[in-house]
Parts: sequence; structure tokens; C-alpha cells
Amino acid sequence: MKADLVILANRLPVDRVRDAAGSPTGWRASPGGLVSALEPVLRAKNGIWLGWPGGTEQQLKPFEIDGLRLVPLSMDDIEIERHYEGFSNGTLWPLYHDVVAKPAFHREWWETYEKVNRRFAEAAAKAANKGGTVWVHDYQLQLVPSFLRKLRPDLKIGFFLHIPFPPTELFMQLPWRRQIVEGLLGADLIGFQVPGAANNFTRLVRQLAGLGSGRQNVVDLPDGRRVKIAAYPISIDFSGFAELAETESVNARAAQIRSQLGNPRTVFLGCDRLDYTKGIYARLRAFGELIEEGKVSVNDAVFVQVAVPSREQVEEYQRLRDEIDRLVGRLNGDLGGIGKPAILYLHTSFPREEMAALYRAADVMVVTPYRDGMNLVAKEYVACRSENDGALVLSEFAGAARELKQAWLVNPYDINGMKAAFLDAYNADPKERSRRMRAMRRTVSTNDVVMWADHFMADLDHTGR
Ligand code: GDG
Repeated sequence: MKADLVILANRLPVDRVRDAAGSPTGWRASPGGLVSALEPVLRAKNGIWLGWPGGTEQQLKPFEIDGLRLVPLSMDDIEIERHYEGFSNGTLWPLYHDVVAKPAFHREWWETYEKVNRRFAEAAAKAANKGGTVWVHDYQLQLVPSFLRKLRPDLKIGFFLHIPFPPTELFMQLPWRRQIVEGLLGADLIGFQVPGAANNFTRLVRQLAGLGSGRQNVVDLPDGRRVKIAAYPISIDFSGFAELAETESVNARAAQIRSQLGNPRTVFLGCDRLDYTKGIYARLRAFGELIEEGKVSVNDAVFVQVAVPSREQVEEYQRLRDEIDRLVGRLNGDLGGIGKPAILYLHTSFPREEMAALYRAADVMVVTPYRDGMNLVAKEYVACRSENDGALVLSEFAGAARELKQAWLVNPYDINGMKAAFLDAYNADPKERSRRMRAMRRTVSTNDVVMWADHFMADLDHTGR
């Protein structure tokens, strides 16, 4: 399979379908933000998407699903352990999120990261037509741009980082810092979620490689190439969510959720991957204290926390799960009543319709990460509030806070500050909520995910000119 446009990401947007005996029988599309962003450009350019389909099956053949052309790239057990769980999620993820957890540095993880990046770059080199474009995604593949550049100097190469890029002081801990920077500089355009991340990277390049130019966010390399560095804040399929949220079935389900919760006056909602960057523990503690202090009562409020299982093989995530289990047990044991838990904790994932129903059912959405590249949940909540009601409590440290300025912004490290914001949002009058929500809906609807992809692709097209 070959194409003018190749998307290379860690994961393919599919899951394996298996029969009762566990043997694979086919593939099922797993819709997510990135697919809805890239689908229109992939279709328009008859492009292909390369990535790992999950699991350890080897030598899988390219296939089509819903008209999208996909090329599966395999990983074996050791590669999953060292490249994906190890270097990507045990080293880079915590390092790039302000060292919220301690990054682990292991030389064998790095060697496997390099090996997998090289193989993915070779696959992209084979898949792209002469003079074509390759768009590489995220922290698992930061070495691909330079490997690919060496193999195919004729290509346009774009790279987008979905997670934060840390300040130089933290990045410098990485024993392989030079290789990562050189890897990224193989691209013509390097995109980040927010200007602060783009500036962190530019500063790092100046410091580490002594490269740069008079112009901000442009790096001139000794080989004559010019690399552009800029921010492209990712977004969501606004109209898709807004329409879904207005369907009868979603509204009926939202009403049913509220009634199953005992029709409380206020439903608080948190919805995150179970990840230590998301600040779930601190937000539940803050809510618990408000109940203890009698400022909120279990008779008229409940906190629904959905925690989607994530990276369950990584030790730090197992520990977090135990801590949250214990906290929720203690809070409900101490503060709950019969049929009136303080926290309704759901460790599971839901279909998109159920997510939309939860967003519709929630009066106060609580998104309090310690650090987050963007945070799409915040934008999805806004898209689902077509009546301009509902309140969003949002961490200053989520990329989304730059756009959603009318949210109740909080510092997630400041428990008292969070408590005050929860109370403010809880007690805010409908007019105030509506004023804020209206403004946020305007912002998200005017920068949706298709515009994000178009903007990046247009800038990539113009690089080198
Ligand atoms: C990374 C960056 C950046 C969640 N639970 C369910 C479910 N979800 C969907 C949400 C949302 C997505 O998963 C989560 O996106 P976030 O942006 O909130 O967070 P990360 O997973 O950490 O994403 C982040 C993002 O990449 C994009 O660039 O914003 O900063 O960390 O779309 O709706 N979807 C379904 N069931 C669930 O139970 N169907």
C-alpha cells in the first residue's frame, strides 16, 4: 500500500474482534478524537494510517475499514514492555508532565525505543509516494522524523506532540536528550498544543545545539534545512458531540442517570483515564472535605467519577488505583448514607453515547489535571451543553485553560482553592453559568478538530518555501 499522505501514530484506530474461543476474526473501528480529526484529510487524499493495532500478532496484512486504509505494524512482548510501557509510559510520560511521578531511566528501554522508532520509520519510508507527506504523532515516535529524513529526503515530514513539552530544566534530566531533539528536528514542522510548549522546545534547541535564528520559533540547521515550530491547540468534533447530545436517546438516558442517582440537586462529574497526571485523588479529597464540613450534603449532591482503566501493567498506575480505591471506600464509609454515596466511582469505559449522557447529566464538570497537553473532556462537556447551562471547573495546568478562560480555573495543588471553586460553581446562579458557558461554546465551535488538522496540514505544505 502506498499513498501521498501517510499518518504514523503509535496506535491504529481499531480493536481486534475475537470469536468465543478467543481467535481473531476481524477488526472493529475504535472511534476517537484523532480519527475524527484525520478522517477528512485521509479521505480527501486517499491516505493511509500506519500504527500498532495492539496485541502481539505478527505479520498482519494491510486492510480497509469504513473506507480507511490501515497498515498494522507489529510489536512483540519485549517491545511492548520496553518501548511502550517502559520508555514511553515509564520515562517520557512522567518527565513531560512536570515529573508528577518519578521517571525511570533504563538503558534497555531506550535501546528498544530506538529500535521500534527505526522500524516504524522504515515502514513509513516504504509507504509514502515520491514527494509525499508523512505526519508523525506523539511521544512514542520522536525519533521517527530524523530516521525517515535520512531514508527519504524527498518527503515533507510533520510531527505533532499531543502531550506537554517540559521546561528545559526538567528535560535535561533525560540521558538521551540530544538524540530526542535531533530526532524531532528531522521534521519540517513540529507542532505543540500550546505556545509555552513550543517555546520550551525552541529554547532547548538553542541551549543544547546552539541552533536558532533571528525569527522566533524557526530553527535553521547546518544542512540548510529550516524547521518551523508552532502551537496547534487540538480540539474536538464539536458538531458531532453537540448533535449527539441533543438526540432523544441521550437525553432520556441523562434523565435516567439523574433519577438513578436519586435526583440530587447537583451532580458533579469527573471523567478521566486513570492516570496520576489527572489529579483524581486530590479532587475527591477536596469534595470529601466539603461534605465533612457540612458545606455540601450527600442529600443533595453526588460526585460521579469515571476512571477509565489505563496502562495497567505499569507499576505507578497499579499503585494509583489502590490509593483511589481506598480513598473512595473511606469517603463513602464515613460520609455516605443508604442509597446516598458521596462518590459514585466507576472503574470502566463507556460508549460515546453514554459519555454524552453523563455530560448532559452533570451540573458541575471537574477537570483538574496537574498537567495536561490539552484535555478533550473539558471541550466535550462544553459541546454537550447546548442549553448553555452547567459549570466547568478546570485546572490552569491543562492546555485547554488557555482557551476556556470562562471556566472556574483552579490550581490543582491547592486543595482549599479547589474547594472554594467547587462551592462557587455549585452555588453560581444560572445567569452566571450561562454567560460563561455561552462564551466557551463559541470558542470551541470556532476551532474544531477539522480546523486543527487543516491548519497543521496547510502550514506543513508551506514549509520549505
Ligand atoms: C492525550 C493528552 C490531549 C474517556 N473515557 C471514555 C472515553 N474517553 C475519551 C474522552 C476524550 C479522550 O478519551 C480523552 O482525551 P483527553 O484529552 O481528556 O486525555 P488523554 O487520553 O490523556 O489524551 C491530552 C489528547 O491526547 C489529544 O491530543 O488532549 O492532553 O494527554 O475524547 O471522551 N471515550 C469513550 N468511553 C469512555 O469511557 N468512548
